[in-house]
Order: sequence, then structure tokens, then C-alpha cells
Amino acid sequence: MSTLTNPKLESIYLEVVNRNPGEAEFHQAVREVLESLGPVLAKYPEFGQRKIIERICEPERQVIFRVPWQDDKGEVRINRAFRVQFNSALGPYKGGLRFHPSVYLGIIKFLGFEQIFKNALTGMPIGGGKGGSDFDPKGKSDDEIMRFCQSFMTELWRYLGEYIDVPAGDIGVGGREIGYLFGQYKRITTRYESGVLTGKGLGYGGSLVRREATGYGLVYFMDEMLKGRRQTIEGKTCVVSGSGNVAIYTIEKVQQLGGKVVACSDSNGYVHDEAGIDVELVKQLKEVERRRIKDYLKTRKDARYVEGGNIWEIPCQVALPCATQNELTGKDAAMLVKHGCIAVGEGANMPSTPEAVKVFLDHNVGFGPAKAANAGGVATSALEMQQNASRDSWTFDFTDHRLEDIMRNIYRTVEQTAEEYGTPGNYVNGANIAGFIRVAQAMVAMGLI
Ligand code: NDP
Ligand code: 2IT
Repeated sequence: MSTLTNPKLESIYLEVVNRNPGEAEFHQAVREVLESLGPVLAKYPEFGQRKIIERICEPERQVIFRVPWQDDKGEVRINRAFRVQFNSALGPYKGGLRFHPSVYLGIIKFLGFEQIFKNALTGMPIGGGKGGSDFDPKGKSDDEIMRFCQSFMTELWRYLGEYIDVPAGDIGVGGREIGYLFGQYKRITTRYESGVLTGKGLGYGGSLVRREATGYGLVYFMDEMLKGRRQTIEGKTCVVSGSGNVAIYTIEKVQQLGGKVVACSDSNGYVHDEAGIDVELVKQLKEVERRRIKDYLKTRKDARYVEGGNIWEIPCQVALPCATQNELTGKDAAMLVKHGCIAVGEGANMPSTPEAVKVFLDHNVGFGPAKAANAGGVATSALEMQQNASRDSWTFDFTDHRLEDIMRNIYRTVEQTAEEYGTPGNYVNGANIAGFIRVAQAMVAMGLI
């Protein structure tokens, strides 16, 4: 890997690598942000003097805990869980919980680090954090999920609070899990503290649009970006990876705006449906029946399923990776460009490898980085917190309009910041710089914290 052009930033990066051995994803996320910050240090010398970058790279607090639980056979199981409270300069720690067997500290730290800048970009009063466990929800019964969530919260509750730390969902954590977690928090604390978790059910403090928000927000962002390039989503062929929460509502919004999504996937393979993905069928399979995407073919006989296939082989004009980190490589990016892809929007967190990002930027592909493009989920979480704080609940349309405004504003912010710092069209720089400055200025104002 080449060294960072700015020697000060290179030495900060090497220090991060030394202090956090074996955490490749965290190193990757830090490096990408530092690569954007040279001109910021030049413009704001106080950030260097006050060691803002070094402080931001060190989480304020990290909790690692044991989660013992019993499966349906009565067998005792043990998982490891994490909550990394990364930065609270702008508000209480805010960020999702991920339940997936690949989870370890390095994944939670990369996600928490990204969350700081993403949350800053929303303009809402929320700091950055992330948590999760190496628990694998696949194949578990409802009761097992409940027992796991209860045990998880029995440890985590003491670190949470509506003014302290407010978790939500991420991979493997949706409405069902948030319900069990909320129930256990309430039981232990005896407080009906609605604002302690977001993504709640609509009957007990949840917000309309939160379920749809990340996917819808991604498409609003992409629509604004395409407008700036004299294009629209309408009529575009799109490929969306994943078939979870973010993927489903990305597909739905693309279709509402007149685009055509021809493929989606899960970790086993992808489906290619030239007639356009039947999103209601995907919802039924994934949200209701919790089945594999392969079963899509049982209903849609003309579609094609490729076990273990690479979804980026399918030609498209707009690519929307919505599954997981590093799912889109440099080779995939080159293939997408060759097939005429003009825009990429990251619904997942850090789905494109650094090599892939370089290919997109070098070829003037409109590239919406995760921090900006998928901020609609957490922004709507902040709207849920607002509703909880005022004991109010807003209509779908009102909330959706607020989300849309926030996403179009984020696009304008990253576009203008990229331009201002001499790299027009590079929204990676735009997002990193705009998010960083907001956090850094708050930290300077608050003294040595
Ligand atoms: P879900 O659990 O609902 O869905 C995840 C999807 O991605 C599934 O289709 C899953 O397939 C696939 N996937 C997960 N891990 C892997 C893997 N290692 N390899 C291949 N495929 C994988 O999660 P979400 O939709 O909520 O999250 C998707 C992405 O979006 C994540 O990167 C998350 O951090 C990000 N995100 C989520 C937000 C939210 O509000 N939920 C907000 C902003 C970003 P399978 O079922 O086979 O595992
Ligand atoms: O990555 C993310 O922004 C999320 N998983 C959503 C976080 C939140 O607090 O809504």
C-alpha cells in the first residue's frame, strides 16, 4: 500500500495500525478518512495542534462482554459482544448493533468510526458508536433469538440511555430483535425510556419510515447526484446486492422512481430477473418467512439463480451494493465500468474496496460513499428520537419528506465540499471533510475531552 502523501497523516495512520493490531477493517476505514484530510489540516492548524485526528481515532469507551444463553435443546451457548462508544462531541452515541458470526472488535470499530462522520453529515445531534455480537441468528428459533437478546441487554443496559447511547439495527438486527432488546431494557431499568433504542415497532414508540429509511434515503441521494449529472434514476437498469432491510427498500424506491432493478442476492447467491425484481416477493421471503433468495425462483420461474455467483457480472447503469463490507472489489469495479455503469451508491457500510473506489473515481463514475449515501437510516433514527422526546408521532409523508430533504442536503454538502477542497466530483473527499470538520469544531470548542 502506498504511503499517505502527508507525512503527519501517515504517522497518525501508522500509530493507529500499531495500537490496534489485527483490525484490518478499522485500519481501512481510518486510512480512507485520513487520505482526505491533508487540506483540512492546512486550513485549520488548530485541529493539528489540538490533536483532533489522534483523539477521533481512539474510541471514548469500549465495552466487551460475555453473552451466555440457552438454546432450545437446553445447551448452554456463549457469545462475545461489543459496544464501542466512539465519539460524543455532537450528541449521544448513536449507531446500530450487528449480529453476525464475522463480528469481532475490528468490524465494530470500523463501523463506529464511520458512524461518527455519517452522523455529523446528517446535521442531527448524534455522536457515533456501534455494537454487536458474533452470534449467528441464522436457523435460530424465535425463542432463541429472544433469549439471546435478553441476555445481551442484561449486560449492555447499564451503558445505555436516551442521553447516553442509543443503539438501533444493522445486519441481523431488525424490528424483532429491537423489540426483545427494548422489553428487557424496560424490565431491568423499570423505565419506559422510548428514546433508548430506535427502529422500534410502530405500536411502542417506533417511527414511520424508519424501516424504509436507509434504502429510500440511498435512492434520494442517488437521484440528487444523477440530477447534478443531467441524469435521472428513471429508466436506468440497476443491480442491488443483498436482500435484507437496506436492499429491499432500495429496490422499492428505485422502482417508484421508474428505475428497473434486475438482480439482488444473499450470501449464497444471486437472482437475475430481467423482467424486474418482484420486491413484494422478496419481502415475503426475507421479512416474513426468513428464507433464502434461491426460493425466489419457486414463484418467478423465468428468473435465474446463480449459487455463489458474483452479482457485479450483471451489466447495469447503476450499482447499489447493500450487503456488507468489501463486497465489491477493484476487478468488479472495472467490470461494472466496462459494462457502462455510470453511478454507484453504497447502501452498505464500506462495501467497495479501496481499489474499487479508485476505479470509480478515475472513470468519473458518480460515486456515493456510504457515510453520505446510507445516512438516511440513522437520520430517521434521529427523527424517531425527536418524536420520542416530544411524545409525538408523525405521519408517513411528513417523515418521508424530512428524510428526502436531509438526503438531498447531504448530497449538496458533499458536492460543494469536494469542489471547495479542489476535488470536484470526489464525494469521498466531500463526505470525509464535511463530516470531520463538524466533529472537529465541536471538539475544539469543548476543550480537551
Ligand atoms: P440485513 O441483515 O437486513 O441484510 C443483510 C444482507 O446482506 C442479507 O441479504 C445478507 O445475506 C447479506 N450479507 C450480510 N453479510 C454478508 C456477507 N458476509 N457476505 C455476503 N452477503 C452478506 O442487514 P441490513 O440490510 O440492515 O444491512 C446491510 C448493510 O447496510 C450493512 O453493511 C449495514 O451496515 C448497512 N446499513 C444498514 C443500515 C440499517 O439501518 N439497517 C443503515 C446504514 C447502513 P444473508 O442473509 O445470506 O446473510
Ligand atoms: O450503519 C448505520 O447507519 C446503521 N446501522 C443505522 C444506525 C442507527 O442508529 O439508526
